[in-house]
Order: sequence, then structure tokens, then C-alpha cells
Amino acid sequence: MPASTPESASSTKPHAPRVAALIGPNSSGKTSLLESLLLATGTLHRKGSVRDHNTVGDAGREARARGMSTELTSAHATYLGEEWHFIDCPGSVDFAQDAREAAMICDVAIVVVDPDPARVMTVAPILKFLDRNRIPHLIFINKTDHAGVRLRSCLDALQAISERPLVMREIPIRDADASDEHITGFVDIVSERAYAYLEGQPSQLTALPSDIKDREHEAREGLLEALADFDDALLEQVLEDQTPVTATIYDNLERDLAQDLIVPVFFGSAEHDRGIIRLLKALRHEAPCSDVCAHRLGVEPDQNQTILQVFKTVHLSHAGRFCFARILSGSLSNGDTLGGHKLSGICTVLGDKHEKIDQALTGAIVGLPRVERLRTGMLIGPDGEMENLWPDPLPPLYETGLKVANPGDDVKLNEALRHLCEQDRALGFGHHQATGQLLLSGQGDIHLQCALAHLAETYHLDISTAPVQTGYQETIRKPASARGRYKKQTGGHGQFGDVAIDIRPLGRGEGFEFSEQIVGGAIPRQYIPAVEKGVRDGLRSGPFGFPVVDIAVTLTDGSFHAVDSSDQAFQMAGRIAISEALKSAGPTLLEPIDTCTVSIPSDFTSKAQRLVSSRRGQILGFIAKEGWQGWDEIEVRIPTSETIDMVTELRSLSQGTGFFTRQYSHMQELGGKQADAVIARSRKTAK
Ligand SMILES: Nc1nc2c(ncn2[C@@H]2O[C@H](COP(=O)(O)OP(=O)(O)OP(=O)(O)O)[C@@H](O)[C@H]2O)c(=O)[nH]1
Ligand SMILES: [Mg+2]
Repeated sequence: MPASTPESASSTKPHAPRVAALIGPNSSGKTSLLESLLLATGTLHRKGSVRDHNTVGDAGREARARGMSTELTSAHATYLGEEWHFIDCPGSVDFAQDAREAAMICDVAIVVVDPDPARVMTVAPILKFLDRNRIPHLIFINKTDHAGVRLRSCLDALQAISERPLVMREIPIRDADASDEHITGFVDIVSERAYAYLEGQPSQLTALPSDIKDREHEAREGLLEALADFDDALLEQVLEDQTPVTATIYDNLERDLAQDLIVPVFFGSAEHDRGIIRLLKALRHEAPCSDVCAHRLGVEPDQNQTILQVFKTVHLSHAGRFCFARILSGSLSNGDTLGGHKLSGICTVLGDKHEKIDQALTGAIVGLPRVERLRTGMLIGPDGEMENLWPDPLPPLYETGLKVANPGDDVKLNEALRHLCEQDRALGFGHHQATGQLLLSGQGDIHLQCALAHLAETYHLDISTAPVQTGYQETIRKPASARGRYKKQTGGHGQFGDVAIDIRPLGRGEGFEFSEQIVGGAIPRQYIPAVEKGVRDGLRSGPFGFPVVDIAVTLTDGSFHAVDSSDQAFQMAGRIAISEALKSAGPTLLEPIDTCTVSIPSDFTSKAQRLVSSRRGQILGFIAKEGWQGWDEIEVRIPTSETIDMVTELRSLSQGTGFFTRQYSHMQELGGKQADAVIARSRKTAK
């Protein structure tokens, strides 16, 4: 760890609390980096490790059990007299929602990446999200303790997916004697100082190796040219071959980062605490203050007006509802009421530890226990909830059916699912409109598995999953006629109803029509609605066991009995008639079809097209994805049943980057073997 780097001009006044979110693809080392940052700031005296399941970042039960982060974790620290809140975000695409909410309220996102260029594509959706929301971010290339790390190739691959120019802030010193060329230190290309890594100790200032001077010079020129693109005065200096003063470079770095114009790149190793102090110093001098974040979220900071952005809600077994909020304006004191919300205490948060405090200032992250009506995404000011710019949650990509073992637990399950969806806005639940099945939706299999584990452990609910039922329907292909007669004579009052109907197919989506052509009082008019009701009842389940649609029914004739006829008897007759008529009208199965927009890096477009075709999807076309350089959008029409778990395969062929949005489009005839299989399944369940 380096001893010190020159202070920039702007570093003289201490900053208000700032927030850095550790974000990046799965397993890149974010949780490990948080440990290193907490150790370097003196917050921890001993580091935990992911291997030993004792990190601050993965304090939650699911994270500990799985050895991966499953939700965001906030950790408060102080570095050189300034307050920091680090947020460790889960890297798995299944938990991308938490990472997005953290990114929205941070001053700077530290994108932690693996140095392997082959894994760089997994960073693409994250960089896109940051760029689109103009969230200042820097890149930390982690795991550079491995032999043969090629930073240049990693950087080139990253540049290919970043809309902003990447600027290397340091270059590696390698052990030239060793055949595996380990990185043994670095040169800071602003201060032009060289540091050697020392195991378990701060890096040591050392002489700039002579064989590195040319590379250092080249890297520095690259940095200055990138900065000069956004500063005319600096551009003039660069063109005239003048060397700008260091303070000018720092000022440019600070300003350009705040405006998300450039992306500084650092490297190191969380495992070996390399490059950590360098990173902390860069954060200290260059990370913007909370005003930039406030403006991004539509807030004009004012010391006399407290405004909070809620970015996470959890339900804790011991403390009930607990919200995480960032103070974007003003300050907060214990016992305050804000916008009608009585705050019963404010806390600082370090992983799963909450400590009550008396006051928190602009920029701080606070934990708010037991505030009933606060929800993630709410912006709260003195007059209550304000209009906010919080993004919508990610659309669902994966679903499962749910069954509760004890039917008496239905109400409890509903309440637990409501809590769960409040905690994680990318989860959703509800009864399917057509099938009535209870469904849980989310971002992927692990996402739903974690949600179910949470339901079982926190709410003690015995739940099992079930395959998602498809909302099949039936229709007819040709006209038919039938007679339905209902007659019962069981002593005393009997039952009698007799109807004749014609049926014919309607156009797709036209639903149901009922008409009558009764003449000469063959059926008294008062019984006609009962016939219609009987027909409608009969259409609820056709010959294959699914609702029948797109059909016109005409009541043509019938007969009645002066004493025995009744609504009930005519209803029964209507039912018998329709079920007879359907059998001879060429019944056929209809399946729901979605239109689906698949987003994918162009390298994987043809594979994704093959996937869609293998799932009976019809490709309507593909275009370059607007605003996403190097990505395509494939428009497809695909059976709904094929989309339920499609994301798993889509991700596995695209290094986890592919995603889609889908929307129900229409019902379409299903024939052949597929239809036979659906009908066989339906008959089996009916038995
Ligand atoms: N060699 C090496 N391994 C590292 C380094 N940092 C992390 N690891 C290992 O990489 C694995 C993943 O580390 P984590 O810190 O859990 O990564 P993460 O990004 O938090 O993972 P998710 O939260 O699940 O996305 C663990 O086995 C770590 O020990 C590093 O600098 N060098
Ligand atoms: Mg993690």
C-alpha cells in the first residue's frame, strides 16, 4: 500500500459523507474488496473471507450458505476524517435489481472486474446501466495477483463495451526475472511515482524502473489526451507539448468523473490488499459530493430541507420493517418526523450490525427501523412523498408455480409474498389470469430459490414449486348442430328442458357470441337466458379440458313442458347441447403466443436466433439495439410456454448478458405432436 500521493487542490475541505457502490459481474471480488477497504480504513481489525463465510458483505443467511452475495450490503467507514458508505452489490444477474438500486444512490460506482478478457462481456450490461443513468464510475481490475495477467487485453476488451473513454490511472511493474511475470507494483501515472507491493504491509515508494519509463510516458500522454478532450485549456497545453501542473490533472479527473465523461481504471488484488489505498485515495480526491447524486435524482439540495431517497426495504425477524435511505438534502435527527413519517430511530449500518445514532448529515446512508409506510424508490421531503426519478424494476424473466402444503396457510403466504416483493422489486407474484395458478416471478432460478428459502426460514411456510401451467384454450374449425335434452322424472315435480343449437367458428380473438332464432314460442322467452348460461358453463371446459373461445352459438329450436320446465332444466339442456356440438365441430387447441424482444451482444446473435427457433419461435427480424453499441435486438413471436425458462439458456449462450422483454400477443392454433402431448397431460390430470 502506498505511503501517500500528492493531495489535489480540492482536497483541503473535508467532504460530507459519500457513497461508493461496489458493482460488477459475479465472483469478481466485490465482497472481498469491501473487506480490504474496511481493513484499510481501520473499520475492521481482521479481514474475513468469502471462503470462511465471515465477511461483512455476505452477512445474510442465503449469502453465507451459497458463498455468493444475494442482496446489497451497506458498510459505514471513516477514512482520513471523512465518512464513507460502501455498498457491496451482488454480482449475479439474478440479483441485478439490488445492484441497480445501489448504483442509483451512489456518488461513484466501483466496477470490480476479473482481468480475464474472456469474462469482460459480463460487464457490458452494468456499464450500460451506469452510462445510461450518467452514474460516475471507475473500474477496479481485481485478482491481478495471478500469473500472466494481461491488463492491456482486459482494458481493450473493456473499452470495446464502454461508451466512455477508459483512462488507465496506473501501470503495472512486473517481475522481469520471473518467468510468469507477476505484477509486483505499480506506477501512478499522475504523480509519476512507483510503488512496490509488500505482503501484509503498505506498498513502498520505490525508484521508477528505467525500463518502464517509456510506457509510463505513453500512458500519461494517453491520460492527458483523454482529459484534454473535455478541457480546451488543457488541450492547448497538450498540443504545445507543455506539462500541465499536477493539480490541473487532478481537477480534470475530478470534474470529468463527476460528469461521467471518463472512466478511470485501477487495478489490484482484494485477496492480497494490493492497490487498496491507491483506490481509497482516488475516491477521497475524485469522487463527487452527494449533490451530483441529488441532482441526478431530481433533488436540489438545501440545508434547511431534509429529503430522503429510500433505496432498500427489508423485513428483519427481530426489528420488523427496516428501510435504507440516503439523505440527499438537509439532515436527520433522532425522533424527527419527516413528511408525516415518524422516524423511530436512525442507525448507521455495517453489514448486519445497526448502531443507533443521534444525527445524520447530507450524504449519509441511514437505516430506519419500523417505518411502516416507506417503500423502496420513495423520495420523502417535509411535505411527504415527492415525485421521483427512480427507475422501474426489472421486468420478470423467469417464473414458477407455487403450492402451499397447508391450505390454511394461504393468507400467511400472501402476506409473506407481499413482504418479499417489497424487499426485492424484481420479484412478483399473483394468480395467472387464465389458469388461476399462483405464480412467483423473478430474474432466474437462483433468484426464486433464494426467495423460497426465505419464505421457508423466515415465515415457516411449507411451500413447494410446480411447473407453470400454460393458459391453453380451445376453439372449433367448422360449424355443427346439436340437440340437448334434459329430462328427469323422480316422482312429483319433474325437470324438462330441450334445446337445439347451431355453432360456428368466429375470428381469432372475437370471443363468444350468443343469439337465438326461436319462433312460435318453441321455448318461452324467459328460459333463453338460462340456455345461454348453460352454454357458457359448457364452454368453460371443452373436449380437451380447456376453455372454448371464438365461437358463435345460435339457439334455433327447442321444446318445453308447462309444469316441469325451469331455468335449471334449460341450463342443463344448454350444457348438454354445447358439449355435443363441440365434439363434431373440429375442436382444436389454441396456445398463447408472446412477442418478445431479445437483447444480446451481436457476437451471440446467431446463437440466440437458433435458441429461439429451437423453441418454436418465429424471428420477425433483428436490428442494432439503439444506444447499445455492439448489441442487437431480435424481435420474435414465440409460444408463451417456451419463454418460462428461456432466460437460463439465453444466459448460458451469452455469458450471462442476454435478456428479453415479453408481452402476450395472441392465441394461435396448436396441432400435431405438441397438441397431442398437451391433451394427454390434460386428460391425465383430469382423472
Ligand atoms: N486470487 C484472487 N482471488 C480473489 C480476489 N478477490 C476475490 N477473490 C476470490 O474470488 C472469489 C469471489 O470473491 P467474492 O469477493 O465473493 O466476489 P464477489 O464479486 O463478491 O461475488 P458475488 O457477490 O457473488 O458476485 C472468492 O473465492 C475470493 O476468494 C483476488 O484479488 N485475488
Ligand atoms: Mg459478493
